[in-house]
Amino acid sequence: MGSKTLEIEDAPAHDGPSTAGPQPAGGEPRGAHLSRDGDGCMGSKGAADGDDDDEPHDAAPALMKTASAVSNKKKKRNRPRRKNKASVPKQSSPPRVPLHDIFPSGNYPVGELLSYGVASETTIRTKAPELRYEAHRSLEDSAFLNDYRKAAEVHRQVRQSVQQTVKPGQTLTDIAVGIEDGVRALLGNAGLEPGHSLQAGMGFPTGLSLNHCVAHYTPNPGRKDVVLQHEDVMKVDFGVHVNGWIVDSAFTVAFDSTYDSLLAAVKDATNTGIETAGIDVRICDVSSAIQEVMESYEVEIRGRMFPVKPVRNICAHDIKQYRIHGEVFAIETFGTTGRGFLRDDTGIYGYGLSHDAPRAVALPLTSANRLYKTIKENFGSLVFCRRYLERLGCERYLAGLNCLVSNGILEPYQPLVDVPGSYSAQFEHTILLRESRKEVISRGNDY
Ligand SMILES: [Co+2]
Repeated sequence: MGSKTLEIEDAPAHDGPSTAGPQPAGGEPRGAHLSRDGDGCMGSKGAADGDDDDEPHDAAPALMKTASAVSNKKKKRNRPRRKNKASVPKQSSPPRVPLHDIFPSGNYPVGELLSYGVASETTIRTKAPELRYEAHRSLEDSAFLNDYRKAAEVHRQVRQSVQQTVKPGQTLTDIAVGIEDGVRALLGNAGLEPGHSLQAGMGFPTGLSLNHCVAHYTPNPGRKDVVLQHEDVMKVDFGVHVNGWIVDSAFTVAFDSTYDSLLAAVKDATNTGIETAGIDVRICDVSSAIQEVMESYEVEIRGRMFPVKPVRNICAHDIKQYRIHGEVFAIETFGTTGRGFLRDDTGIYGYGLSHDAPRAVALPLTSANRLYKTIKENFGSLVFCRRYLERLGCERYLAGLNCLVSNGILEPYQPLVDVPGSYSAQFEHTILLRESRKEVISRGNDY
């Protein structure tokens, strides 16, 4: 998802210099991320050497029996084997088993830990110790990390199910609803009562963008549904949040091997971005590394060669939360066989509270006032879509929705497209710039 950040009402404005990256400048397409041409830094505060005491402690020392120890035991009695492992359920297909049943210890897997490059460590060591502490205290909080890793594990399990089951002939609505039902089931939170989906749920509308549509397409109720075709290239972008911290991660699906090198280019570029990212690393340096990798690929589509171009103005964005200001980034790259410049398409992706949205509204249209209350209670400043309203039981809400948009209270988001006939791919991970290492929290063995 784009740069829309989560700020729930009553949250203090993001006032500190905790991220010094350039803010999205005017004139960029909606949903654009930190400018790839910017020269800001990914994190303004230094990091310190820290102990890595956050790893799960559930792994009790395994009772390792050597062969000789076993052979010394009585062999005569054939005791029935204890089925210890049977008590921990495996994930179902489609995924519906809550994660707390699969991880009874309550400790969730750690993401991929990467060291910072030498250059950034040199910078880091010049910072005052108290600054280092202030900057990273929150990201080293074990309860916070565990919650965030839970969201990441939900993302992995749901997306791997999509990768195994998605096929041509399915409708985008079925795919989107399947993802969303899976996320909510694994979180153990249907999100149907006021406030519940603010605790944990979808981070934004599930993006299922096909071909020249690069980002921000989601199926809307009442619209002609789109059927996935064998030759489609589909970007699957969804977010899972726990307490407002969003794991934002995306991948691309293609059934036709024609697009293999397009997907490989973008995956390689995203991994390069992840490797390059660090505290005090300039955004423009990350961007140029991404661009260099992406442009080293080309793709042959029906006998014609196309260079893979990076999509401008989208590569990294920070994820903010209402309670803790940390240094959490989504690193995403988009590659395209088109121009590499996006424009807003017709149609609608979702809606989010505008920056200065009031606590309550008193508009002439009573349905708008009622809808506003529903939005505040269920989404806060999370971006939502029409399907999310309908599952809450909202009816005849379009007039109210349009009224909130025309009064500047809600901001609409539109699909972002490159030129028709082009193909685009996306890979995205959420990374935490922690004290001593960066954690690629959404990393899986798929991507
Ligand atoms: Co995303």
